[in-house]
Amino acid sequence: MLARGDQVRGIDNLSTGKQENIADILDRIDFVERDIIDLDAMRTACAGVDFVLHQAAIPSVPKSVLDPLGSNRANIDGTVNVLVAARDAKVKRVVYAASSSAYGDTPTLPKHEAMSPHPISPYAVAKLASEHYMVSFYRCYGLETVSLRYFNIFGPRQDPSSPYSGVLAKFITLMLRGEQPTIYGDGEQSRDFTYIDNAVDANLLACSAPAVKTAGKVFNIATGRRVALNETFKLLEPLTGYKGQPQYGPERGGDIKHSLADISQAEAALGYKPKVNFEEGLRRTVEWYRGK
Ligand code: UD2
Repeated sequence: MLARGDQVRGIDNLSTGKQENIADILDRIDFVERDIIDLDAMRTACAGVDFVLHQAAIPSVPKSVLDPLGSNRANIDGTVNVLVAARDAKVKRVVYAASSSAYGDTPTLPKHEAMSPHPISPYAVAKLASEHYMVSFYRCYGLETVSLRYFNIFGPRQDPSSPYSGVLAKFITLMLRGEQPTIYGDGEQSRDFTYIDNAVDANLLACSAPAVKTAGKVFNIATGRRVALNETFKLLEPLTGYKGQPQYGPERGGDIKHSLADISQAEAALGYKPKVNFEEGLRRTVEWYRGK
């Protein structure tokens, strides 16, 4: 956004992110450390703003299973705060980071937006509830909203250090250190892992695509290909130089077996096409963690 000349304001409570991630642009953006739970802070944040890209969440299935109230506060109440503040500040459009977890364990693959959602974990329920709030604020108040259902986003700067971190950030950092990763279940579960640049692209397209095609709508953002965890481990062996085997542990509660997106709606309405495929994304991500 800076590269194309936009003025940028960033709000983050730094619960999973780090200020050092934006150190090289900090003097060119207006960054404020606040929580989306704070409505007054959201009102200040939305003043004079054209577009809100709402990415803030507590993003973990197992964490939400342990703490459904915390997930509900951050992932639903926080979203409603952002929407109320954006509506009152007359923001042009709000783009929201929804989640593929909304589909749940429905056997149909690929998942498409017309399917009924069947969320399993409290996290998935909260992410889906916020999608409905997005639609509601468009229909009730005319605030243009677009929900992007992200499918397992990964890439540089993702925090690998928590037990709730995304699997690729964990596996890459462990394997680079020569430490053994743990696969929960048989490793045949699969994901439509999506490199971060594709999600960034989708956000920018969601701001500029015509309202008639996008407002009040939900779009899958993914690559349209799924890879099993066992296969992912194999792809990471040569990239990280890890020589051992993975360890297998019990299946994780609330987990989903297979996830794969139909991305034709995003292509038709937003002009979205994944620019970076899984292997190239893995390569770039491993390079980044290696350089840390
Ligand atoms: C869900 C959403 C994703 C995003 C994310 C946010 C689905 C299909 N995807 O991701 O879009 O919203 O939540 O957190 O619901 N695993 C291991 N070992 C580990 C860590 C994880 O085997 O050390 C497994 C885990 O059991 C799962 C897979 O790896 O089968 C992916 O786990 P994850 O936590 O990276 O992401 P997931 O699919 O819950």
